[in-house]
Amino acid sequence: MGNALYDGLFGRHAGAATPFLILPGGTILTHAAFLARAARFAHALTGLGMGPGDRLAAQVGKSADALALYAACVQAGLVFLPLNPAYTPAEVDYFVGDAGAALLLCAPDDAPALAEVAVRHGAQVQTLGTDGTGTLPDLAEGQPDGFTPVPRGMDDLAAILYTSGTTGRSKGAMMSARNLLSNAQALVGLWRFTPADVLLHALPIFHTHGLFVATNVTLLAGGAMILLPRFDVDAVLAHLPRASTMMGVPTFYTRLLDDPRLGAAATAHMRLFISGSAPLLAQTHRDWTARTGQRILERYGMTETNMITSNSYAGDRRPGTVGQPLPGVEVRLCDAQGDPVAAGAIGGIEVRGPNVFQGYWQMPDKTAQDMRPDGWFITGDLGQMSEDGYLTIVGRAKDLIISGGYNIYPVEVEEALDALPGILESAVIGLADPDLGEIAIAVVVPAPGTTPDPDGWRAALGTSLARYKQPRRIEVVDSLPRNAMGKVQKAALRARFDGAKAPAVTKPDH
Ligand code: MCA
Ligand code: AMP
Repeated sequence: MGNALYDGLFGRHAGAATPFLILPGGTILTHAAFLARAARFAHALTGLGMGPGDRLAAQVGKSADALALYAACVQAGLVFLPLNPAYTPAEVDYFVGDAGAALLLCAPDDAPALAEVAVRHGAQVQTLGTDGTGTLPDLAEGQPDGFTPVPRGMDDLAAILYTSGTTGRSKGAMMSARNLLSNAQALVGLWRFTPADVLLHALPIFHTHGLFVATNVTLLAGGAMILLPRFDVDAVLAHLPRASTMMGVPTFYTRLLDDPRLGAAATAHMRLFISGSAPLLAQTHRDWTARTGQRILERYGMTETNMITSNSYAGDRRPGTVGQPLPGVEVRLCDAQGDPVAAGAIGGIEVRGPNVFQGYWQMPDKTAQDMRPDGWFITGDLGQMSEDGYLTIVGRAKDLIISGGYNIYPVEVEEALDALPGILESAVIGLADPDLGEIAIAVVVPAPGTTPDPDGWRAALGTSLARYKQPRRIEVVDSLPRNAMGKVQKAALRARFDGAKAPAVTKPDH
């Protein structure tokens, strides 16, 4: 038995002397050199006692080595668990404990704080800097630059990606080799990636979009990526001339549109611009075409399912729609009971296929809530299908805010707020924002007889929640509007606070 994911993703281009990673400073890593680096890491990791199926949690910055670490996990049959560097040690503590990670890789500067986390859960710690330094690179020094991939099948676990839920604790979405490979294969075909492609990569690499969509597609096609450390308009415009494709969240496109340098001349050589992770306004789509002559290709996906639908490469790229189901992927629209709705009606989007994950790590009850016995996964998104199969996302049944492509689950922020002294209860809502699509604000009811302390609350949230989850504003009110069932009416709160030029904190209603 071979290693299904390794053979599929890396096999064909393993020895290629063509570029894989182009770093902003000019350094180029060929496919062969990248895999050699990964092989040395794989030797170092197995030397630490890591074996097939062991979970490796990585909270590291974006770098060629961070991607080589992912490739090393594939070679050695380890389960890769990437974590947002913005997570606080308290958040990392939960992921390491829940996943039973055997090894935590972190940035050298974070080692003191995260060593405590690792020790608490019986995990080892190693470091990996963005500049090629760290204890893992030290251990990899002098190791052989070939590694015989550990046998792994299509249904073996390759990665766990944590996704917060609308209720309770974060859940680890289990991704198999089949999930990742089938999706990468579908996308390479659909989007016509070839070894000649150079993808401008400005996304983070700890989420499906930057890791599995961008990186796996490029690896499979044998193309190259210009690896920018983060999205920055100047850097993107500076590197665009060398690229043929770019993938981004809608904020990339709106920020680029705000820059007068963006125009047909700057983009004429580009083969493809792709958008996803959050709704791309039809207006942004049209503005982009008017300015550049290029039609953004919008697609739709989810951590648990990889990519589900895509607009057409050669045919229609309809503004405001997310396109048609990927080859091999089924999509249907259902009511709450799982019965398909009438043609053209709005329904909950459900998906089935080789792309759909294996379930939530050690949470069979949560898996059963979201996955029907016959394999249909309930996305929590609401959609409408045109006669020719183009899907439009019209809303969400789940309480979720998507800010600049990052998911913020209100319940997680509300729980953190409600645990603070002086807060009786809270509601976190998303408001429209021209830059990030949505921003989170908190509406807080102080405990009776206390003086509201938004600055103190903000400081306390700073130690428990990643920065991007922290509410941009805190509004103080006397009570939260509720319906007859006692459920907080978030739509009423959104109507009340949307567009309000409120100061950072407003006084309680009297
Ligand atoms: C940064 N901040 C944010 C966000 N990003 N706050 C809310 N939402 C965000 N997305 C915070 C920073 O900590 C900072 O806080 C302040 O906002 C200003 O940051 P700024 O410099 O504007 O941010 P940036 O570095 O320019 O980042 C914005 C960004 C970035 C480029 C939109 O968030 C990004 O790359 N997003 C992509 C996310 C992504 O890849 N999602 C895919 C998920 P302070 O000033 O206080 O320090 S995968 C997925 O959803 C599915 C599977 C799919 O379909 O793809
Ligand atoms: P995540 O849980 O981070 O994988 O986020 C997945 C969610 O992002 C989906 O359930 C959708 O709500 C949203 N999403 C992804 N792509 C799109 C898109 N093109 N348009 C609208 N929403 C999207």
